[in-house]
Amino acid sequence: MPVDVSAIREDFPILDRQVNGEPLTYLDNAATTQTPRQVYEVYEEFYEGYNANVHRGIHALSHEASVAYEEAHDRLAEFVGASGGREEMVFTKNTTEGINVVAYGLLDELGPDDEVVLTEMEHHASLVTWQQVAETAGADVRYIEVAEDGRLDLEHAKEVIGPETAVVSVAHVSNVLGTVNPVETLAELAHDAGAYILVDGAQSAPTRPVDVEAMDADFFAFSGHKMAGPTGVGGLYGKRDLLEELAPLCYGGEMISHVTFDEAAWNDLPWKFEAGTPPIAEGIALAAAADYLDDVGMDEVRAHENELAQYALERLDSRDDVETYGPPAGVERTGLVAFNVEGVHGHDLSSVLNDRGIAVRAGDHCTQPLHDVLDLPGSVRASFYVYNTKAEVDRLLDALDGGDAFDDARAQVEAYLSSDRYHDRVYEHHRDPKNAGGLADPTFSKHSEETTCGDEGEFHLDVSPDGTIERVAFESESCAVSRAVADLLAGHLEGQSLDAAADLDGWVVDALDGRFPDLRRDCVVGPEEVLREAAQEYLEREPEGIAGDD
Ligand code: 7TS
Repeated sequence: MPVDVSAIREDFPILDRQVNGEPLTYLDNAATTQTPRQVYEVYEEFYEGYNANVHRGIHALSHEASVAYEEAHDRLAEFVGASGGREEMVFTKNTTEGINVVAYGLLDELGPDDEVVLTEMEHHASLVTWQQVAETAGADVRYIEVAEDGRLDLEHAKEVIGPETAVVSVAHVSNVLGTVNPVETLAELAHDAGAYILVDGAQSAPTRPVDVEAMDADFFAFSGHKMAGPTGVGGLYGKRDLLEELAPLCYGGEMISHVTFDEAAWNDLPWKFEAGTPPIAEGIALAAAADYLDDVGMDEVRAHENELAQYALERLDSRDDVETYGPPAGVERTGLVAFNVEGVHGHDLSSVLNDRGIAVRAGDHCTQPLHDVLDLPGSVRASFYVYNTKAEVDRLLDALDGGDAFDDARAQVEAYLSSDRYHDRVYEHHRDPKNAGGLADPTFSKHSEETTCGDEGEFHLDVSPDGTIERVAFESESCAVSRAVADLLAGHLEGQSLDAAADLDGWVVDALDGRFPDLRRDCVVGPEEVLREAAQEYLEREPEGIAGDD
């Protein structure tokens, strides 16, 4: 049975909201999904009816809260196919914390002869955590390559996973490519090599039926806020015997069974991993989210996701000015498509889309190394959930054209920058930049990377021996707003002292009379921060090189 989208939308009042006078089209679900009233009403019931701490008081409220919280663990275990109930389901803050619990829990088992195997499509939550743990343990990190078609290169996986492998940690579903990875096969490879497998289920638990036992995952981490649940809570499944052995990450109350002045013993599963007061209302609400999704039917959610993604892919691929990433049309994927429109930076495009009430994400989506493999500074991502419709995909595609008034997305960005929301100087410097391009032999330069949007840029400065800035230029793949500001700032600093650059503090905001949309503040203030730091670093590094101050 297809998903009854109109009935579902009734459960999400937020979807009736307007943004900039347009109906909200929420296509940022891979970041966070919306929450149905069946889930957030749990908060009211909890705080109105039985708010208390868990496991502590012999009083009615605490008992009721404890029972509901414990049962929520059973419910989530069941949701991901774990037959062991609450003992195999730890509540965490989110997927990131779940990965950290496993990685740091295994730290003592890792050493210089070990390898941790990841994929090139890992989210920073996994990639950075394992890098840190591997570095501490002296272990190596290796990466399974992503093939041209956006799928994992399984032949490469077979080469990389071997006797040295101690842990394989893989995203079940990529948050950029939409690829669904063959975790069953990877689990087999890992286990044949005597390694553990941790599956990052941040994008799979919300979008498809998950059976941790069928896939033979040792650990499986996911987040509530991506599966129609609340923020502040996530789940970590672990095989019971492995959780028994795993060292806890966080220590304190609740996670102990016995304490003396000299030592402590750990509590039963899963409480051993839940130090301090846990996310009680959140955990109970997460169980309500699992109920909600099971009522819709996870097979139906999966089919709906794929259908919308295929439709979006087909429409985007039919345009000459759009490049999409991930598996080709026809290959099952989760409900998301990352893309770029030729000549338009993702930030500028998402501002234009926001004007039309459309929410997408632009940047590197916390997968900087994957974007390096794709040779892209960033991408725009539209991601769908159970309440999205093909009509909303059409709205996104229509918005790329901009209706009768515009030729294409680029024309819309021009109109956006020249609108009265911005000071005229932004459009002037965008249209006619005087300082774009590098300097052949600068006195010094400063490279910057903005991880949230995936931008990269470099300022070049020529400075005379007395510390006067003679010329500033920049090379950048940043958005149009940021480049225009960089150009404005470069012009302003010519003839000034390096000290003036090192003291920059709000000059750009003043020069623009504060006229820019607040949601582009980072793009406006970013270049100034980079130049200030560049000047400060140079002055620290070369105090002797500057003959005089002004
Ligand atoms: N792993 C994957 C595959 C993810 O997509 C995300 C979040 C995480 C881990 C981390 O989840 P958290 O709940 O701990 O933050 N991904 C995204 C995203 O694509 N856009 O915003 C968050």
